[in-house]
Amino acid sequence: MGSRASTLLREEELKEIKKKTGFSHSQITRFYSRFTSLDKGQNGTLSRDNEKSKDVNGPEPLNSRSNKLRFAFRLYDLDKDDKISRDELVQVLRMMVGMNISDEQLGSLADRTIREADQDGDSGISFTEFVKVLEKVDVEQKMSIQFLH
Ligand SMILES: [Ca+2]
Ligand SMILES: [Ca+2]
Repeated sequence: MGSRASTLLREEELKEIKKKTGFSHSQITRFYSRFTSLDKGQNGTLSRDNEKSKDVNGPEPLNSRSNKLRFAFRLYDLDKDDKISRDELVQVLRMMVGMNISDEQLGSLADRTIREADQDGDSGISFTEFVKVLEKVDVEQKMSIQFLH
């Protein structure tokens, strides 16, 4: 699956995503494989049809910052309800860190992340909240991801 992902994701895009998210190369390609396997239309976007794409001013360049953020958000939002739940966060963190961390540690990390990001108190992370997390606590976020390695 790695080879398929690397042909679809250009090197500079990888670098950009790495910079933005703090993920490693292999984590991103793993996610990207998942992303592309979900992309049934084969057009590089996840179900633009059943998502509210009308609220952005027309199509954006594929490598725009907001598209990257949207891409990263979708990696977490497994059921695509535009909100990252605690369960989803746990699942994604589990995928990222493998077996090197206990369920308890994973759970408390997810709790902490949601507590830090959740601004409207619905116990989930919306895209807006997600963007703010990456913007405001970018360094801290990266550190907490690094810490898990
Ligand atoms: Ca969700
Ligand atoms: Ca929220």
